[in-house]
Amino acid sequence: MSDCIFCKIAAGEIPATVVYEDELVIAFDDVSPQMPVHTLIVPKEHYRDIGDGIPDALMGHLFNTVKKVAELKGVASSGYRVIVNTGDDACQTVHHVHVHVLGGAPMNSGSPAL
Ligand code: DGP
Repeated sequence: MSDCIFCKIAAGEIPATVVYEDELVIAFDDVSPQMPVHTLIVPKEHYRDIGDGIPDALMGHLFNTVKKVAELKGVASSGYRVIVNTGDDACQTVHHVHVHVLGGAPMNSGSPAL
């Protein structure tokens, strides 16, 4: 989508700190990190949210990328939180589905639930 910020990042049209990339997904650090580690994983193809008919294979790939990102960011063994905001009540602000991977410090009930 021409006006989608994450499509533009996936296309390399605007800069981001890329953590991982393959033919289907790209992972990059959140511009406004809520934890020491805060990385977003997005499919390169545009889907509005997790309920937008994402094919099973892509959905599986998207979530299997979480482990890769956790390893690359050094939080795989210490633990991390995975969040997918969906729609207005969940305060989804970028309408291109994305998986938040948060970690790098102990969390409690007051930690970001984004
Ligand atoms: P959500 O509320 O789940 O839609 O989160 C969207 C996240 O996207 C938010 O944590 C900030 C991040 N974000 C928004 N614009 C940009 C951008 O241009 N670059 C990067 N790296 N992150 C962005």
